[in-house]
Amino acid sequence: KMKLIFGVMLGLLAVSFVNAQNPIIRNQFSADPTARVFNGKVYLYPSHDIPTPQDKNLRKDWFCMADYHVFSSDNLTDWTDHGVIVTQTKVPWLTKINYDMWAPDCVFKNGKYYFYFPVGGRVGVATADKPEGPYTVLDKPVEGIRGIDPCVLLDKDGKAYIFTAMGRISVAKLKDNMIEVDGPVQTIANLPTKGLIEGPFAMERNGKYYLTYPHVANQIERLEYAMSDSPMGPYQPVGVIMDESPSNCWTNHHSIVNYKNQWYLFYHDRDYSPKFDKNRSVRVDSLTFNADGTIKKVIPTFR
Ligand code: FUB
Repeated sequence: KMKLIFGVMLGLLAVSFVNAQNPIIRNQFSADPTARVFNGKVYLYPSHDIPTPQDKNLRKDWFCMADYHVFSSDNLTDWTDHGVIVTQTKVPWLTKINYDMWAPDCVFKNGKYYFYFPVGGRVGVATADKPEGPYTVLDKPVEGIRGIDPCVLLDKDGKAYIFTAMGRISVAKLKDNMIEVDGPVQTIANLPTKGLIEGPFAMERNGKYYLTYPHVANQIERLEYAMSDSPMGPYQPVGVIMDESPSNCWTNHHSIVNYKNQWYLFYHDRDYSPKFDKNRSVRVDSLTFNADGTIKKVIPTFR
């Protein structure tokens, strides 16, 4: 009998631990999380969903995003909100305020942090000396690129590649200055021709390149990936990282990061907004690789 009581207590403890885990950002809606490790901490650069202001002439059933916050943590449970780093009203080249600050990324190169953000169909850049800012928005977007959801892959040889989406995924090499493309923008071949809209995330592990992306294979997005021996491809689709949201959130958007020798998948769902899936919340779960480098499917931790 004692064993049974102990078992039940352990079970309750496990449930309350899981309860404490997801979603990880609790003071606001957050989506499209790019997690990066800088200076021994995980920095999280998500987009920031807000309820649509009623006094503006905006689509009521759509994404509404006016700025970006950055968060950091050294245990993936306690997150510090460092506040707003970039806001739509302070982008010098932006001609129309449209509440469309979608999925961003941030990388460290040449002693600086480069924050890439999509707005108005272009990719803006802001730079800082520290991962949490303050950031200065550069006076023009990345020339030659139109699209959303930038992801920058910094390769081991120091070269940088920018992936973006616009109904398909494209890649271009970045010049050493990190703000101009070096050569043509290329469409990634061999990926699904339908249902691939947005959200690329690219990374390297053990000499293999992974291009991961949301794909609408059925009704809503699920996370899939392709692999290659080189950053610009050719990539071959391999499989599914995470199935469609159990709560039917139409989008999913993610990043994969190694922190303290464990891989993690950051993604989002609609934990705090069951009736409106454009107000999302960032989540995290462990991710593991098989011996051959393929990825084991991640099952989301439920609340
Ligand atoms: O957050 C707005 C858009 O929804 C992102 O750009 C997409 O990846 C999807 O999550």
